[in-house]
Amino acid sequence: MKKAIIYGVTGQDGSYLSDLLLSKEYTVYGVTRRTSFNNTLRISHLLNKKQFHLVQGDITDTSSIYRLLNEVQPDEVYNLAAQSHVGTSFNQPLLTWNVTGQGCLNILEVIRQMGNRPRFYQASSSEMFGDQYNLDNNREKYQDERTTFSPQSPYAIAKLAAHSAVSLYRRSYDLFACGGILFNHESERRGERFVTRKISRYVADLYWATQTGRSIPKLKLGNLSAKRDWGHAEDYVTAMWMMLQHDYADDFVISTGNTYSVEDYLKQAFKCINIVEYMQYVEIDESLKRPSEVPYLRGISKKAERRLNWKPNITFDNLVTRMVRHDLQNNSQYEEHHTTT
Ligand code: NDP
Ligand code: GDR
Repeated sequence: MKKAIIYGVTGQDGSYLSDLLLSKEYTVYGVTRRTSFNNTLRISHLLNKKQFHLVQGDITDTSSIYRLLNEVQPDEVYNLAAQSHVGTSFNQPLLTWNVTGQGCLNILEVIRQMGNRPRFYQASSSEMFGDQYNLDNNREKYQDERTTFSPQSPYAIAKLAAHSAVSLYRRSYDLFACGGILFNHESERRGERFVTRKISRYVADLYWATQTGRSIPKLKLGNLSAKRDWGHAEDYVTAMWMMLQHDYADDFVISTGNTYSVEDYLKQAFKCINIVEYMQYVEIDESLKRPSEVPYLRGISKKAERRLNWKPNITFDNLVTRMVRHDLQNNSQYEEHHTTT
């Protein structure tokens, strides 16, 4: 039976990866940092499982990493922990560097010094490409493993430093360390400050407000023209696991190959509640625009398809519908509760 440690277990991907590994009979050690509030909402369904252990730790504290890895002697370590909000990284660049950049190096250093070295997965990001792209035969822009990196935010700089460290440790010390260059992936468990969930939550609020004759303030958004390659997190955590089961360690782009603007997502989400004139509910807030933006992301994951046999299953339309439906349902339970109590 395999043992895995997941840093960032309380996040969107950590929760889905735990579900996946437990279904494969792993024993999972999920690492959570101490907070003054309950941050285990996404993994509450796992807390009583015999093969799931919630342990305390922080990737900025190398001594806690050293202790945990040596105590557990895992087969695999997944580093999903990060200050993962790009907008926030402009306001908290140093914290972002310490957690998102140096945190990865802290884990690599501990693994390098171990006798039985576990395989290591690092959550790298399409943000590392920044404004760079290649052109395909139809002159459509895309990014893949050969595209130049050009980070446009403190977050992306930290991720690129971590990604480069993974590659260096793989070459120099023969570590089995993989960098998964994942494009945006969302879900019903997505954090509420990322644009897709912010929109799906608003659409659900609006629907139920209309049903009960209430009005709500407009939805404040920043840049609507940025394009992203959006997939579902369930598909993407499978790719993480596949990378660590491969014959050799490598970096892989994980994406759908399709790109949509923030406005496309907005339009599709409002369509779920039969609203076509969506802009009347939206207010552009200049303060939500970033000092530097990544304008266009569309990933080609042919390498993962060929070598790992990985392919995404969930389409953009499906993703939007699932997120809005989930929030509508959650809200309806809330509405029922408030109208009956
Ligand atoms: P989330 O923001 O949902 O989760 C981040 C996790 O990191 C949380 O569990 C958080 O804990 C934890 N964390 C933050 N700081 C520390 C710390 N100092 N020590 C230990 N844990 C910490 O991110 P996602 O699940 O969406 O993403 C997972 C990883 O993949 C991240 O590294 C992200 O940057 C990267 N990524 C994500 C993509 C996406 O589209 N989702 C695409 C490409 C890369 P807490 O719950 O306490 O806040
Ligand atoms: P991103 O995701 O920056 O791509 O990083 P986010 O959802 O934050 O932004 C996507 C695009 O939407 C624009 N935008 C807004 N964004 C937010 N959060 N809030 C708004 O109100 C808003 N209005 C417009 C943004 O400017 C941007 O263009 C995500 C994270 O998960 C990273 O951790 C990960 O590495 C990358 O995806 C790949």
